[in-house]
Amino acid sequence: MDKTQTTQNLKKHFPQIEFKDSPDDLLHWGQDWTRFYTPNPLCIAFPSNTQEVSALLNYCNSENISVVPSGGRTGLAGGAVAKQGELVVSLSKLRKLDKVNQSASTLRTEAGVVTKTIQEAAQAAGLYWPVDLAASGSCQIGGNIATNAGGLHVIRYGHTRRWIQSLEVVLMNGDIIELNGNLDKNNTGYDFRNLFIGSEGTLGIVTAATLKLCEPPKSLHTFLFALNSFDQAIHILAGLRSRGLVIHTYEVFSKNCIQLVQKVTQRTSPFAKDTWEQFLLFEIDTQGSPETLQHLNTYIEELFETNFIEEGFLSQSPKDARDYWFWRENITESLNTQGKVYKNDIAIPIISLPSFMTDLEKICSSWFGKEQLFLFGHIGDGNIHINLLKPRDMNQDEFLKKCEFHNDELFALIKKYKGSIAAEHGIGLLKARYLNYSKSSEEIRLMQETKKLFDTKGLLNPGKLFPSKDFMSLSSFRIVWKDYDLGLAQEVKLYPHSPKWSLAFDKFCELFVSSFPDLPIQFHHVGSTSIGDASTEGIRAKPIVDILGEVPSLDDLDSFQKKLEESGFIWKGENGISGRRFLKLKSSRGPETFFHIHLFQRGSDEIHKHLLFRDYLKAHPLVAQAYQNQKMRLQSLFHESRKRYTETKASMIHDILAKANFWYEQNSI
Ligand code: FAD
Ligand code: 2HG
Ligand code: ZN
Repeated sequence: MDKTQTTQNLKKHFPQIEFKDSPDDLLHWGQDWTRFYTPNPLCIAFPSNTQEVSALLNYCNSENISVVPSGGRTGLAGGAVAKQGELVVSLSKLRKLDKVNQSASTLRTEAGVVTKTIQEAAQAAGLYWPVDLAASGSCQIGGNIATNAGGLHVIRYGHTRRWIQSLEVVLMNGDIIELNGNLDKNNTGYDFRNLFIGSEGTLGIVTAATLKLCEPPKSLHTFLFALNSFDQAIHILAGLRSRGLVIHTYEVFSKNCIQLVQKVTQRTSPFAKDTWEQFLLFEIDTQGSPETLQHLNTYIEELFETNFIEEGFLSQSPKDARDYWFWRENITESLNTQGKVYKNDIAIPIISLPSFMTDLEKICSSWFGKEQLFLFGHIGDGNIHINLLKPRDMNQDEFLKKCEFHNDELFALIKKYKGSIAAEHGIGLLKARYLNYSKSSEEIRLMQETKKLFDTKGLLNPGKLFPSKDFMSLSSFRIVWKDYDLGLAQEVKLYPHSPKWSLAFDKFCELFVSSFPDLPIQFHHVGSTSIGDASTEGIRAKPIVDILGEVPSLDDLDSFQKKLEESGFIWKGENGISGRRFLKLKSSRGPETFFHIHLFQRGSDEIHKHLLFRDYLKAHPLVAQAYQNQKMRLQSLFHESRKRYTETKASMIHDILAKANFWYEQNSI
């Protein structure tokens, strides 16, 4: 059935519900703040109450219509994007807000109430809603619950999750369930409430919630300091914590950020010097205690007297505090005025932050140049927002491809530090294909099983959180890998980015790293075209795993290879291609599994080219097909002349890469 007909049927079936389907409306309601996707919803429905949401979902379930729940669409991960003809269900008409229940300190609200309204209602009752974010004026409480929003006060109050007493949720089949009710204590097995919080609209639609409120902060003191280095912020954090002070917010932003806000807003920076590298904004609640205030002042004086801090401000009034916040709160909006921005929202254990930041700046400053990189975040929570601004002369597709290409390097680093690839914005569409960097394959499997339980047909927010089925089927090479060597799997179907492939790859890396702990090698996650392919480059009917790795220097290549050979791990090493080694793993049982380990000097053009090529192959069936066809030609050359083989292959790759831009346009996912 075509889109118009389906929309007509919906309108006819639900005359009491408002629908919008003008081209402008589709564009407006089909996207969130990510702005990388082309919106293409079926139409937008505006139910006015829970019963209407329930009836809509029940109808969509029986008619196989996919649904995207939609709040304030301020999401930064593409969770509310509708790009495949889904029905957008906007919760914005569910705006009923009860009076604060003083004895329970709770507030019952419908999902479409704007966060700021919740904050104001709590304040009017002398209480406090502790979730606050720069988008509070536009995002909705339902969206905050669905994303388990973090924000500026996580260091003190935690995420949204902590403040949800109960939830009303509508499932895809139309069932309405209330989870937990008004209970503070309810120890009766599984707590489904927590499953829905942070599920990004993939399990059900939140229609109402009871929120727990708390005491407002009593006496907030706001500080804005200039720093020479990021480490100073961590040092002060330790100083505040060791003194038992109550930290309300703890934010750091880099020089680029303040310069950008200055440029966009035309406001003059309050700092005399313009050479500071970082800025620290934090708030302490002395809770009305003169002793605590004295304690705080002593520490701050010490920081200045010892010249640990040379330039900084202490708020004397609420206006001062607002002035300091101006520089932090305007970063995202200012970036937005400058063009497309690719965001990574990551978390690292605080203990590892200083060394992570050093590594991070080393790798990502070179991606598009230092001036395109904007680092800021809730450092007290170990949460860094990595914003990459598109260079003016680069087109959007190329920029997105490059960012995704660099993600592998970034996420490998995050994994090394045992961090998370999504700290507070969620996974959505933007990070769905990377879920396996932060969740084990077992967890992903359980998550998928859980989704099936609540949404049997997979109609609710498809493509979000998990890589979509389309993405899987786009990879033209389905890898069947019989693993003989490492005992990792019997026979598994591996797709690029599939959890199983990632598991096998991770095990492989672990094995290497534990066998050779001193070798500074960084492996890249590679789905090779030559795995298990009987016609592959002269080696017949053997499973082959191609792995690309980087080492800091060419000397390391030699020592790495030598050690592997000495250990008996390697059957044969081949040299001769500059900056690169080609190693084959010896098998311990059964026929050999060939692990081709291509090692490159870190940051070399060569590895960049290979990884780029790999990404094209993964994303674009036409490119993969062309490569496959050409490879037949190559096979015969392999034995005839190694030189001609190498030259032909190089020019072939060059050729395909040149065409790939065109193919990418035609088949962008
Ligand atoms: P949407 O963007 O509409 O939706 C987000 C996700 O939730 C989607 O998957 C959607 O399908 C789902 N959803 C929405 N409503 C419902 C519902 N009722 N039931 C089920 N699923 C639903 N985030 C932070 O965590 N911390 C920050 O500090 C922060 N600051 C921001 C600052 C700015 C300037 C901007 C633009 C965004 C910021 N965000 C921040 C991101 C965003 O505001 C949050 O993720 C917010 O919680 C999204 O709420 P929303 O109503 O806009 O949801
Ligand atoms: C913030 O902390 C938001 O201001 C937005 O989470 C972060 O723009 C970003 O990357
Ligand atoms: Zn944030």
